[in-house]
Amino acid sequence: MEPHSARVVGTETGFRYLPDRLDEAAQRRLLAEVERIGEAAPFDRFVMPGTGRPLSIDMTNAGPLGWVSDRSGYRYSPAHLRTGLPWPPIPDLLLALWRELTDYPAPPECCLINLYQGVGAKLGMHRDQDEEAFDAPILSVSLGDAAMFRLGGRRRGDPARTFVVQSGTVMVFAGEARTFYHGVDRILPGTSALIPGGGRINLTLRRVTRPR
Ligand code: MD6
Ligand code: FE
Repeated sequence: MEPHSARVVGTETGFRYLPDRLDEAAQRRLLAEVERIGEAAPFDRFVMPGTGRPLSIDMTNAGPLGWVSDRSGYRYSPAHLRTGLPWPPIPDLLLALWRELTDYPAPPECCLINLYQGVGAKLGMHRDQDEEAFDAPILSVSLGDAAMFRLGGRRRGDPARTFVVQSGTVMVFAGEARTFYHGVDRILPGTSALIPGGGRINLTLRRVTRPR
């Protein structure tokens, strides 16, 4: 399928959509890494700051800093909130992808891992803005069931387009697109056999601090 977004959102915005960027073998290797990370740093169902309402997805991290959320706010933490242990290292395969697809002069510090299971799993429209290094791209890798991804613009009400991201799809949010609103409307169950029992995993690589 020719992604609608590849035409509508041109590369001049800094958005890149790379379906099938990871072949099946690479997807399996990455899934094994995610399973190892999940054993060392168990997935959590974070709550929203303020309301305390739980998200509909589970999250964990790899790298020197991990994105976390609790009643007091969103932030980056050097340690898992419950175990107090540092997050496991970011898999080499992902660091290599970052070097290949971005020209950023420093490595990512956070790999946030989202796990979508069940019909209600989604992620509301948001911008990733808890990082200091706003000039750094965000690189995203999807595994498992396909999802309807929504990409808007700089302002919350800007027109948005919706397209499918599948297992092995890589996206880069660089330049202007780094701050575009986006979200995951829903998962398409039964569209991939990669994850036992079904579900979707998304990994996003972020530079958090400004390189010195
Ligand atoms: C997801 N992705 O696909 C959520 N953020 O599960 C994101 O929120 C995201 O894919 C920034 C850049 C790329 C992304
Ligand atoms: Fe995001």
